[in-house]
Amino acid sequence: ASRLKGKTVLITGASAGIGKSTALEFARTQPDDLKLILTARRIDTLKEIAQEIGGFAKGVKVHPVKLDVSKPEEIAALVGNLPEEFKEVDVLVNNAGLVKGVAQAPNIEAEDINIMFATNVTGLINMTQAILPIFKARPDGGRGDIINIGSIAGREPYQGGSIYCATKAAVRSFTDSLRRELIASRIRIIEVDPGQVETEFSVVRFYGDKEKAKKVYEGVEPLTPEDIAEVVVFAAGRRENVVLADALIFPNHQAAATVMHRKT
Ligand code: NDP
Ligand code: 8X3
Repeated sequence: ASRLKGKTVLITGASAGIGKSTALEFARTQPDDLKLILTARRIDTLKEIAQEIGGFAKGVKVHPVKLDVSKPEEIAALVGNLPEEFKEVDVLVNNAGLVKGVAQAPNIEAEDINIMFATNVTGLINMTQAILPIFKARPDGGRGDIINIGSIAGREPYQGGSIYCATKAAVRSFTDSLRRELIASRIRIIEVDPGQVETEFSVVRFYGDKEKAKKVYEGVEPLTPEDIAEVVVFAAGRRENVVLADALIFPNHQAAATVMHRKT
């Protein structure tokens, strides 16, 4: 916990699921001295989370920012608009991401293709490019952590997930390149790849249809977003020379993207 003392952590997609849990877990781990920049499109939800954190972690300062990572102009304006005390970002958690539909080629909606790539890939790359100059200005070639939330889907394609899988494979490839490019710095490039986690993810996939989303988790015991948050915060809290470069996290019943044991 002391290694996180005084750090400034920026999380994208912090209004729900893994991002929200990660914000709460950072605050729980370092309640006395931490700054959190919480970003997502739902600013009201971020403000509620800020209040919740204020209730149990008095030493955590929270700065909620309305940010759509699929809009390059919003990312371009982000750093310049940060209050002075939040400008020295130490940890970037690139978490914002989504899946839309289960359609297969040639029936995938252009709009769904675009939003998945603009959010999961271009958004993550633009965020990285916006924050890296802050890291690189520090001694020894630079300091700071970039924690990218990939997915088992980036390692293993499945039917009905071609676009989502392609976006997460792109995240993996970008992340691996970045780690190589930054080899002469103290910047840590970390990828966390969850398997099945119950969040709003499937509700978004099925365009708000909660019944369909529920079926995804029938007979299985998915991970909770807290499970992933713990790994993210653990990675950020390692000794500076320790890079938890790559983590794949499954619930017990899962062994591959589509290999799960279902109780019927
Ligand atoms: P949720 O749908 O619960 O949360 C997604 C978060 O991303 C929300 O806070 C949402 O906020 C935000 N978000 C979506 N689009 C944008 C955007 N354009 N700009 C900014 N924020 C955005 O899903 P998860 O927590 O499950 O997903 C988080 C990450 O984990 C994603 O990258 C996902 O691909 C990955 N993942 C999830 C798995 C799962 O099984 N759940 C497994 C493997 C990986 P808002 O709507 O307010 O903008
Ligand atoms: C989410 C995991 O494989 O269910 O990233 O789409 S998967």
